[in-house]
Amino acid sequence: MLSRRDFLNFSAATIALTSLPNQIQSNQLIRNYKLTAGITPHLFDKKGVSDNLWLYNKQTPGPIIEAKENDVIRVEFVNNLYEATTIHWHGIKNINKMDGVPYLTQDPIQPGESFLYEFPVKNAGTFWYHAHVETWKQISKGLYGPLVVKNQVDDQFDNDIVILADDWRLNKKYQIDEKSFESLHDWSHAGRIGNWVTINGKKFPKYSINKNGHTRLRFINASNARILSFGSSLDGMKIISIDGMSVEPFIEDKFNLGPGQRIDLLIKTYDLSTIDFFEVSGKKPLSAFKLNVDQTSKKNIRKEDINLQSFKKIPHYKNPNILKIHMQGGAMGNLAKAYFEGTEKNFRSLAMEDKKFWAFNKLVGKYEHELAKVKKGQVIILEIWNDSRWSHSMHLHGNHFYVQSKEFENLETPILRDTYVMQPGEKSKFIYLADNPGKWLFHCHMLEHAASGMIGYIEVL
Ligand SMILES: [Cu+2]
Repeated sequence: MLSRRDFLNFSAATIALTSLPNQIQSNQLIRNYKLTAGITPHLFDKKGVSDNLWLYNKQTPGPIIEAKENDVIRVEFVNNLYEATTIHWHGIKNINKMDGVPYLTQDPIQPGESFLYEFPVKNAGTFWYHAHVETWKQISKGLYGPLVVKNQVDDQFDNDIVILADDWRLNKKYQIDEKSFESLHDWSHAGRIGNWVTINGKKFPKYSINKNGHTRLRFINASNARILSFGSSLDGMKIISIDGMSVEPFIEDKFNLGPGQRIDLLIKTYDLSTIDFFEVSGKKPLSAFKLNVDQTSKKNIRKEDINLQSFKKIPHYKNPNILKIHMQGGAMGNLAKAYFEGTEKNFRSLAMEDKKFWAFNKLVGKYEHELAKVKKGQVIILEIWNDSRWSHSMHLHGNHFYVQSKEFENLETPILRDTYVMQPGEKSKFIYLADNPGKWLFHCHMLEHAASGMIGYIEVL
């Protein structure tokens, strides 16, 4: 077991972090997709059609974008909304100008305009894509979909199913509740918590999977702010990948998934007939899904284990660049004053005049807010203190970082994440190699918190 001190002084042989995106080579396979954002009706419940969803290609979730390791993903995007938008490829170690952050890496794509996203994918894993303009509105209206990058390990699975969960807030007519979009209460407390949790757009979907086989489930939390919690009828769930990075497998009876996070499970179906999953973050299950183990595999019946890739260990490093981030704000917090656009204001003025509630190091952020400039090749340690009464799902664009996670009961080694939920009062260290030049956003993925100040970028020069 690694102690906290060992974690920072770890000196195993250097193992490369996630590979760098590079220029696109002529021999790379190009995966072509078209995405169109538009206003689309959707039937959440027989009692009423919701006609105010914003979806990609008229479906929820948006279509799966799939590629193999080292392919190039090319997406022709058309904006048929009446507001500007962009697309962010969450968890992909991207080329900075393809990262989809408005005002920072690209201009917002105006109504009627199109944009070509094109980038190589170097790491297999579970990712997702979503709008990045006024995310608190555009994501909660449905602008997201799964992005799956596969390698030869995935070929060994008999079934591979994305479980994309979302927490919608619907009114009594089963419309997206738009009246509460800018609720000051939500923005200063836990964020927009919904009342209608879906799995792949449905309340209680069922999937048919192979007998005597191996199934990979790829969980994605697309909620604005709800930390989802999954339990199952299985005797423990085997976690094999976290935020698109393979881990040494470990077993948990249940697991939490903060906004933006992903977890992959491996299930052996040898002696099972059905498997039930429940989302249990509420007092009673808010959603559930069932796996019916009833398909006969075309492949040979196989009892041996899948050959999973090895866990990436923290690399050896010297002279890290330590950046301290003191997170404050929110209801019942201790943020008395903070700077917004160069002016120091008290908390009440920030709240009432600017709708800002959160700050890093007493600075209220926005997309163009610079947190730090670092040199390419430096090892960065973000020393983060969540000095607030609320949980925050902290997401770093373009990089995975090592973190000594406190999220899992049975995990003692540091893991690579791109999104990490910090509990109230928690202090954590995010460690990564700044090897990818550009302006990389760092923000809370509780989208109302990001909109009201918990956001900024770190530039790698
Ligand atoms: Cu937050």
